[in-house]
Amino acid sequence: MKDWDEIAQGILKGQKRAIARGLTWIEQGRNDGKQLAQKLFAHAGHAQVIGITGSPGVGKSTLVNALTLTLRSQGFKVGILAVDPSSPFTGGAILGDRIRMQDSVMDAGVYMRSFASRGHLGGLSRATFGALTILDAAGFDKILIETVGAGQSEVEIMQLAHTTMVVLAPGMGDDIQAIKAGILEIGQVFVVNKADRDGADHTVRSIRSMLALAPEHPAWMPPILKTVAEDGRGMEELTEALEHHWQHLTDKGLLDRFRWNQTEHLIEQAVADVGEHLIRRARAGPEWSHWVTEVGEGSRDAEHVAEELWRQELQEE
Ligand SMILES: Nc1nc2c(ncn2[C@@H]2O[C@H](COP(=O)(O)OP(=O)(O)OP(=O)(O)O)[C@@H](O)[C@H]2O)c(=O)[nH]1
Ligand SMILES: [Mg+2]
Repeated sequence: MKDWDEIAQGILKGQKRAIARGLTWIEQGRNDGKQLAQKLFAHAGHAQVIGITGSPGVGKSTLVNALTLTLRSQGFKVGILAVDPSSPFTGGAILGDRIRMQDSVMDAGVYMRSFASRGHLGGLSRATFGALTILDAAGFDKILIETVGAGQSEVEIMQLAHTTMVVLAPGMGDDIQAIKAGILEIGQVFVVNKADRDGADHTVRSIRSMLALAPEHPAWMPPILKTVAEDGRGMEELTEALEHHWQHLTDKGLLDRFRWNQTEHLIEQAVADVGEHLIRRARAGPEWSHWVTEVGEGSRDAEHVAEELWRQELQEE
């Protein structure tokens, strides 16, 4: 039996050790990790993936913790990924998150993991996609991904979520313009956390007016909720809003479309892997320098090289 096959069986049974192994493989960009994710994809598609994004310090981790406790009390199994593209995965910030999330970690129906990728461009969203597949196949009903909502890779990660929550805090009201428009556009649920502080209603109003400027919100009008993550206020309403959006996706057939798109994406990745493999082998081969010379001189088409590589690959099988 292949290594990843054994791990896959463990993951399907929800064994935490197997889940941890699989996630590490994926994080390291290993081939077994890719194969694992591809194998498990057919077993995934049950979980609601909830993205949580927002500026540093608005209370995302505290919110994830409080939300997890409420979801657990409703009987859901919860998987959590804290994605941090900037710091290595033993970074202090993540350690802090881990400690704050301890309430949740103690519970058997919860799996929490901080996640980073040393991978190349686009590597993080691919790794995150793989990690989500693993947690989904492992039987978690709700998967929460926390990321700091700044750059392009975070927006990409949020696109892997069924429901994206944008978290803000009072005092940012006047800065809302500064929030990337892209972030506002990807939000399906808006949360004004730290509602125990002055200015929460002002922030709610600012978000509302920003949303009103958006071209159009055809079928789904994002709700704006106030929470106090520190003491759990607003969590029932928040879980209701998340459930409501999940229902909306189901009713409108959008969930099926989401799954279809992800499946296409999986195939695209596999095709890209084949291309990468071919080019890696070609570069190491004896004909490479001739081909480069010939293509440069115009005596051979680049396309012909591609065909030749593919032909050689087939012959070897
Ligand atoms: N007053 C108040 N403070 C809160 C609330 N929620 C979180 N905090 C505090 O805000 C600070 C930041 O909380 P985190 O949960 O770490 O915020 P974060 O968004 O995860 O931060 P990064 O991961 O660093 O981006 C902590 O000191 C929390 O205790 C709240 O509802 N009210
Ligand atoms: Mg955090």
